[in-house]
Amino acid sequence: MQKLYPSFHSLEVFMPVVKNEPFYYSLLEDMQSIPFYKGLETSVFFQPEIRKKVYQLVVRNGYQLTVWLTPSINEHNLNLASLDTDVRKRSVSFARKLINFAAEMGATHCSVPSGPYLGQDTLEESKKVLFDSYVALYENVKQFETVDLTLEPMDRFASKKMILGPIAEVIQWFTELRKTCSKFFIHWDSSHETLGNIDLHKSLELAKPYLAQIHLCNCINNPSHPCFGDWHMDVGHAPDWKTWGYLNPTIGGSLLQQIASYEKISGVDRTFCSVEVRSHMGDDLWGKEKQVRDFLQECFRCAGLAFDS
Ligand SMILES: [Mn+2]
Repeated sequence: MQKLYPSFHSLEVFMPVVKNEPFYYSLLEDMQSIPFYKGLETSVFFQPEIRKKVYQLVVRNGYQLTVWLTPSINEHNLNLASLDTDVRKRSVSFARKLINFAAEMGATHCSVPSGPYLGQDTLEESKKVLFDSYVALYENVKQFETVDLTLEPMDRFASKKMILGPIAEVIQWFTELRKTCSKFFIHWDSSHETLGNIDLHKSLELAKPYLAQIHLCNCINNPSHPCFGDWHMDVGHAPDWKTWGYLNPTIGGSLLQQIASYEKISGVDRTFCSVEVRSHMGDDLWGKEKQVRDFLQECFRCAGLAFDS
């Protein structure tokens, strides 16, 4: 058995304002007054004085911080799995810089992307160069005692279409990688697994040896539906929690219960879960925060797990 901790995925909930770093940071300051969250997920902050403030906020509150490198890498059109050696070199060097920034912010997990799936012909070669990229990033991470890397397996064929998709294949590949990079963990996402058409409990069981963190994320897995795909859609509200998607607190709770039944794995101090919902320009951002918090608390209740309200 292990204890599970709630994390706040601020990058998704505050998405419309994250480019305005002082404003984004001011929201994180406000978030401290909510006792529920023990972890925080952000993007990389590029302004050095704000990185310092984030570090202080993380230490002051005892948060575990996850920094998502993915948006910054994508914005620069970089790809750690690129078959173009020059692009791949620039991608690794940029990602190293991001890891240094994340370490300054007090990150525990630096979450790194894989790369776009370009077809079966190049798959093996792409996986091979991605392996080399990760090993190079790991060399950088090793200098920071408290920092590690995480990988979120995505779907390969439905929506995000990334190289590292089908969980069984990812875990097999990851097991090889772990022989060189022991501080590298899996961040599991229920939406990508749903879109990968695998039973969620079976998928978690495959990820179990390396599992550090999860996203509960809603989606519609019906290709003929206009909202099909991984859109980080809203979750439901009490009392019925119904949406067009598959996720509800009973399902979320059963996943949390399964993870709580696992023993702690070596190298992971605390296992975190968050609800991944994206805000759009014009949304009520604190309303969205309340939505993810209510939903996650209901999942904890369904699982029979304790939390601070
Ligand atoms: Mn996710």
